[in-house]
Amino acid sequence: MNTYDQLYIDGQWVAPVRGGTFETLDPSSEQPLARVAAANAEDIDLAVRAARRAFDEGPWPNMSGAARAAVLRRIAQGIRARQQELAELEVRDNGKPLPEALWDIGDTAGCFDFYADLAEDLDSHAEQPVALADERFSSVARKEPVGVAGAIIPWNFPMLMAAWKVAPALAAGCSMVLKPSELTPLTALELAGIAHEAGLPAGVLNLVSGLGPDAGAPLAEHPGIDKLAFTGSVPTGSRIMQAAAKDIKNISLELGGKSPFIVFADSDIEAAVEWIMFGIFWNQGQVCSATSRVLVQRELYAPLLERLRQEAGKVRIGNGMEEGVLLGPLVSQSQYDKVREAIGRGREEGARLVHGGERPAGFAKGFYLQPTIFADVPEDSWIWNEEIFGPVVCLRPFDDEAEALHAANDSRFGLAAAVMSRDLPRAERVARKLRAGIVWINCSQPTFTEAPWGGYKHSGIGRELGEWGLNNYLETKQITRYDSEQPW
Ligand code: TXE
Repeated sequence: MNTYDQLYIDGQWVAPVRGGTFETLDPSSEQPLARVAAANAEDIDLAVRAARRAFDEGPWPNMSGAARAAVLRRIAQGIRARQQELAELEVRDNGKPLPEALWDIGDTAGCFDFYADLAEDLDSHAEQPVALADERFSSVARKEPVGVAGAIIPWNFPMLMAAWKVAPALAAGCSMVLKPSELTPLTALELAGIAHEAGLPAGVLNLVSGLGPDAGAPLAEHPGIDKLAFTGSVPTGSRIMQAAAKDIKNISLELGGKSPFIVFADSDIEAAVEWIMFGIFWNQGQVCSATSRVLVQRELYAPLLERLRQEAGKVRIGNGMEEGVLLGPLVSQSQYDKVREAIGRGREEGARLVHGGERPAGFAKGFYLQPTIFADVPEDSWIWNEEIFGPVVCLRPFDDEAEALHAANDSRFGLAAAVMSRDLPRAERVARKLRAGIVWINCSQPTFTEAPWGGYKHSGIGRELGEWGLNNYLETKQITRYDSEQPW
């Protein structure tokens, strides 16, 4: 078993103050994969103090954007140089198929390059004149780093979620304390090593692995943090928001979803099946924007369901390291239990099980589940309304546009949504009426580092990625000067 038994604090690898560790498992074998350092409140305090010093006294926030960009680009290079090895580590820690992990690690490097460009842009765009009606004054609006950021991330895209927070924070000139999920901490720990080798000054990035209540909660509550960024479940997000309220911390939250996909009858059935399959089964359906609620216009409902059933039957399940595997194990026993419970609930609630619902044959160990399709799902059922976060898709028929829109928007979530139709004006119209932060037309899930990402309603607060992601880590300061010779 490998050891990752140290935390990265103030530019050094150190044992946790109380020496604690925990195990992370390989979800395909349920065997321990690594022993990992478990931070508690004392370690969090050391990490926040280091980040505070790096921000208040260090060179990082005062360096030019171009100088910070050079470090970010070296981090991107360091990730790319080890892409295969990091992807394999991600597969063993998370369970996802290797091609998806390679994709994640490539995107992780791309995210650092993208924010390197934006850091450089800050050199010329950080200050903008503000036109005032009173000509005796002149004013500029200036963007400055928000300070020390705390980030708490989940286990579904371990290294990529780290990049979505670390890259814009560092580009902005912030320092950061990052806590990865206890289920998948390994690639984030590797990221700290890569940042160190890239010459990131001590204390700018601190990596504290640990459990939610022991390490995450003290980080959320620490008064030395200026900004909190969280991705994860709604209940934990709500707890973090309450902790942030105490010190009026700046906050951004990316929480769950129950994303609808409206398929009109004029759609290409094969394309619709392909996007649904990808939307709900990639990453074992453990995706906040997963295509989990599918609304199909009645004429197309039965044939689409049949094609979906056929395709789901062809999905190769197995260890993510095996070639051709499309569906790996779920991340953990508790996630497996949660999804199985949801499937049981769906059966009790009267949804029609069209495919799957069971543990696949031939797997003695590992958190494997069949791709699962429920049809005719009652609109007031738990499985239609709540996030399952597994390879389970729910379908319902609809008759007209108004009904589809009403059903799609009738959710406490609002992260993503999709619409498919050959009638582009209709697709564009529906897209504008969907209450979600991300809307796809004639596709579902493609995610771009340049475009804003985040949710309406219970799906969160704020936007990541693109320039919006950078703004998450920036304050705006007004500097106004009295230019007149006349007394005020
Ligand atoms: O999430 P948690 P879990 C959803 C999905 C999933 C469910 C539960 O539905 O089934 O959440 O997953 C840290 N203070 N999503 O239990 O608890 C924790 O250590 C501070 C959607 O894994 O939200 C981890 O680092 N931090 C989602 C992070 O919060 C705490 C991705 C996320 O864990 C904490 C993951 C506390 N009190 C799950 N308790 C998405 N939006 O993509 C835990 N944490």
